[in-house]
Amino acid sequence: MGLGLGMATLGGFNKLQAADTPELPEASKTGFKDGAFVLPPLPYDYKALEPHIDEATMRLHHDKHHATYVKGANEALGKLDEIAAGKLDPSLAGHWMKQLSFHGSGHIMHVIFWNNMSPTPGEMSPAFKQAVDKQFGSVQNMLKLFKAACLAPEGSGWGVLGYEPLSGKLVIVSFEKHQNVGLPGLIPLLVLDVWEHAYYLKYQNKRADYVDAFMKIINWKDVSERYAAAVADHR
Ligand code: MN3
Repeated sequence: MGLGLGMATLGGFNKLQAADTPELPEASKTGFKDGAFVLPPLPYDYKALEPHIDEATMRLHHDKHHATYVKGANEALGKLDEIAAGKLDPSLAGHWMKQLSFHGSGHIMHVIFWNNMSPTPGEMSPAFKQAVDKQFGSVQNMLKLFKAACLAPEGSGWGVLGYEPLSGKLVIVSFEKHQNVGLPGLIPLLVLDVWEHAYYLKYQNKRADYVDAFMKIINWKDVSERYAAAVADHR
């Protein structure tokens, strides 16, 4: 399910680009190139988010963990192409589909995550702020629920604020691992990686402190642009 929603999101951004309506989040254009998933560079220096997120964590997280998902997603896509072409035993399909779901979702979530943060956060657009106020009562309420979503996964997962296209509502859910989403079709706008690899070097077991630190470096401009693109794409 995770991959399905991610692919739809990327496809939607491409369509918007062609229509020349809202400006695309830059990173969404850089996670896939020439027929393959690629590791996009961080949109800032490895140490730009200090002291909230340390350089060593960013280097490991981006260069090693995210790179592994890119490699795994491409490998799985390749194997499924081979199965479709009759070159590989179809009984292996289930295994490679699971691999694609896990690694592909991991890649898509990290592309959004890097761009959801900035050393210079910027402000919410009036349209996004209005949607938040309407749905949650206030930005503060929304962040409180988002924090709860980040603390909820007992193991590896994500806190996610997303746009639900059927209802046109903003919703907050937790993802388990990368790919087990709360709502099919949900378009992630703001995501926080709460796998231990995302915070353990600096915060050890204090996930709540890491979530509080993240709140100080949210790139609201990026989140607002994702919201505008999601709404425009599902009008
Ligand atoms: Mn991660």
